[in-house]
Amino acid sequence: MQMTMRWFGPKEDKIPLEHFRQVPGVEGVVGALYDVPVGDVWPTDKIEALVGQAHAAGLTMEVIESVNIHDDIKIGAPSRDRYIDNYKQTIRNLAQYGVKVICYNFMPVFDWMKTDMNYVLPDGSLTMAFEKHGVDKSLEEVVKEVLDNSNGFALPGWEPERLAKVQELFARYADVDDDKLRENLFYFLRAVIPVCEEVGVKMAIHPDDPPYSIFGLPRIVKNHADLTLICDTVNSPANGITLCTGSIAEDPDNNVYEILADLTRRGRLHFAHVRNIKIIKDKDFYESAHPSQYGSLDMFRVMKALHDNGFDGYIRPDHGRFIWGETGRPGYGLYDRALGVTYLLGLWEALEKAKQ
Ligand code: CS2
Ligand code: MN
Repeated sequence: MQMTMRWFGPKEDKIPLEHFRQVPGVEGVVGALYDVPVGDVWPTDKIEALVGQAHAAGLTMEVIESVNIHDDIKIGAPSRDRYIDNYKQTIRNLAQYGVKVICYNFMPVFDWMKTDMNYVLPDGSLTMAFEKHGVDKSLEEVVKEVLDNSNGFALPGWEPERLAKVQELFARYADVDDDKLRENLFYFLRAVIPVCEEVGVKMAIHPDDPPYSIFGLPRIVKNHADLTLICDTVNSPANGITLCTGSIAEDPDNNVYEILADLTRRGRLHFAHVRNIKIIKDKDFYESAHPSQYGSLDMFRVMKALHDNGFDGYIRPDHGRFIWGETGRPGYGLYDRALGVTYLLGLWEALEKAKQ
């Protein structure tokens, strides 16, 4: 298992790489290029510079999160083959610099959705929350609120230029239902997985966040059955999963422990995002501190499912709260994520020693 933390690069992240290195047990950072338009090939000189920075700080960069998928691939537009060719070249380029896992998602229009990016907890810390009444508004209003509340940071998957035309984008998805979106995912995977096999890279799809339909959009990565179907349809170890405990548990019908155990056993869990959430009522929730007592997930069971089934992939804490006066990119402060790392590694050490 390799413990990592997500780093948004020298321009977009105010946390210096050295600070990640100082978190006990952190071996690598998970990075991405944020100045390459979605759909373009990632140039080798930029990859080299990015990976080189991590190495210079004594950290690995073997996981990329994310190489985002162009809408034309998700929609199945005629131009998709060009974007798929670009994606294949990006995979080859990343492999050349030691990248082993590519995390991505297949959510239409935008990435994760939260309705409150500065939700105040009783102890005064700030976190992100999703409450259903927050999406009972017009699409433009919801998009505007997310963008206005991002504390001035660019949010991957929420590119303002793209979302300025959100209605047009929605219209392009008008005849894309779950089945069509699924076919488009499989078309993409059938094309890129052979390249991954050849160059030793693993694809790892991230679950939808939230894992159910919002604004009538199709959703195909929402539960155990969806994840199994994805693994089975393109049946290669290079076609795997990023299991995000926070995202998948946003649907209380999902058994996160069973999903983790099964995917690990099958050798398809390449990357784990481990965070806790607290269900407020129905499907409303906020992202809590990592320890079990603060949220709805039993983090010991989460780590045990990984441990007992021989997990050997990459792992990172997911979002953290803002504590100790820290401000910045919602979900990605240093302090609370560092506490998460320490806690998760503590559970892991206990699991290791208990078996001796
Ligand atoms: C992440 C997602 O910050 C987050 O919420 O968990 O944005 C994740 O990076 C993407 O969905 C993966 O493509
Ligand atoms: Mn995640």
